[in-house]
Amino acid sequence: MKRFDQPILVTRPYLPDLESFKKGCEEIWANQWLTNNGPVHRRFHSALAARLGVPETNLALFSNGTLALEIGFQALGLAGGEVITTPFTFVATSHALRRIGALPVFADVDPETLCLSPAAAEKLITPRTKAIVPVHVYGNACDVEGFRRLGEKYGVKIVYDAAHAFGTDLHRHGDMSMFSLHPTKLFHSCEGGLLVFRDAALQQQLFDLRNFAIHSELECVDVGTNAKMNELQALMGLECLKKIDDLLDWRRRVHAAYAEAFADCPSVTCLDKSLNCAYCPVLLKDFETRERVYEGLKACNVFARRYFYPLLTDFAPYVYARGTCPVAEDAARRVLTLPTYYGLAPETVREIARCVKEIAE
Ligand code: T4K
Repeated sequence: MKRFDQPILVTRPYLPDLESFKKGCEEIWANQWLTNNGPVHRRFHSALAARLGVPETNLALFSNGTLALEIGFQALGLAGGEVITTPFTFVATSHALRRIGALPVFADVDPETLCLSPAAAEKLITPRTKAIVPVHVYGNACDVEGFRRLGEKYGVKIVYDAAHAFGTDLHRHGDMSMFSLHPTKLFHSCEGGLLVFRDAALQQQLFDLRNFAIHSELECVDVGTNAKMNELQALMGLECLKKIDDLLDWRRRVHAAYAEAFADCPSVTCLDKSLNCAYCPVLLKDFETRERVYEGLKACNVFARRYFYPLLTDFAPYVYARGTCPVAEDAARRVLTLPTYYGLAPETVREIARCVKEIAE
């Protein structure tokens, strides 16, 4: 017997006011300019700089977060080196490293935040290490001070995968941060990626690399790719940005409703470190309970997700590191991310929590 008439998915994208979006489309139609750094793209770029409080010279937009990471890694010269990173993430983090010819070396995570542990990372630093790539998983802050010290002590780059972290101030740390603007994120541009970086001198190189590394009509300066954001993506981003504070507020309320519902339930641990409430992860007692809750919720018409299971080191390209990160392995086997999105009603959240408790206990 389904508890919900309609399927409740782990997330739903915010969709802006259609009339306002259509107005933006009219401008694009009139311009006949669809991609390649068009006027809407330039406006989105400026609006993001203002929102993030960084100069316009210190950010760059891309067609998606994965290509943003690849190009960022390429521009920082990480090819051919070892890069210490976390296995408790989406595959894109490591894929981007491998695709530019860097070798991911996996270190374990902190049990409180599930973000890469600086102490674990430090043990794996060798003369071949070129960078550390921690992930602010779920919008939880990494130990940014710890990584700053490692960066200075060993002369390695610190590049944050901040795919989940829009709406926080975490882009103020490290050499570079990447926000994903995919529709499963709290703020999106249909597809999109954003790099924020400390050294403004990188910007031209990043712009070149996302446009085949064509620097001018007569110069192609490197092996670039096509990672340009188009005008419709930029328009979607601009429209969603108008609503960003409400989107963040709503997620905070959903997060608080889950926390309250699970407060009296020792068998469900709410992970409550997120700065932007991008996800609502809980830890169950053990693997069997997690699987039971995951399947049991589906029977109720609730489609939670096991982000991030399997662990990256159980996937074919990364099995060389299987078994090296016990804290991350344990979390991957017990974690479940519950539905959260703009518009999810508090009473629905309470009912989902009731289902979880009934199945878990
Ligand atoms: N680094 C990290 C740490 C990341 O988490 C990600 C992406 C990246 C890097 C790379 O950034 P991008 O290149 O994606 O910008 C999703 C997303 O595809 C992926 O962006 C995201 N992380 C990852 C955590 O989740 P799936 O395979 O779970 O997506 P899917 O299609 O199953 O969608 C999840 C739920 O969202 C479904 O229940 C349906 C709902 N949904 C989805 C879409 C796309 C909608 O309601 N509407 C939609 O348009 O990977």
